[in-house]
Amino acid sequence: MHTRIAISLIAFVFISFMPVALPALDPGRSKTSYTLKTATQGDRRLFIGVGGHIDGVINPNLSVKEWEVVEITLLNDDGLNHHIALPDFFIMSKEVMEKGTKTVVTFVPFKQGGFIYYCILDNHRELGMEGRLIVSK
Ligand SMILES: [Cu+2]
Repeated sequence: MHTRIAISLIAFVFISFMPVALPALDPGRSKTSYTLKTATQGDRRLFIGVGGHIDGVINPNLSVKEWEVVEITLLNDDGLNHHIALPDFFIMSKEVMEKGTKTVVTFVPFKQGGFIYYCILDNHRELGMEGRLIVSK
């Protein structure tokens, strides 16, 4: 009995998330990529944009399209422990612990609006490590 409920639940979750997961697996689909590096400036902990129109921008707004694949690379450039989280899209990256290491998150924004990305390790969000993902039509 419990097994049947568990299987139904797994099937339900799988089917529910398929529209979100499938586009990410399609290599022909257009993709928006951003790179952020981590920075320590005095007491502040920051994300800094790398390349393109966000190059050098502190905690840049990341503009993306709804339903298009988004890839964010986080590069550790200050040697402190960091990650990137986008709770509105159920994204929590691996931690990058050493300078020069990086991690990548890939997801499909399934709703429009402005959403926060941040690092919550060691109080970093309070120290400034927070930016916005802007999802438009
Ligand atoms: Cu951090």
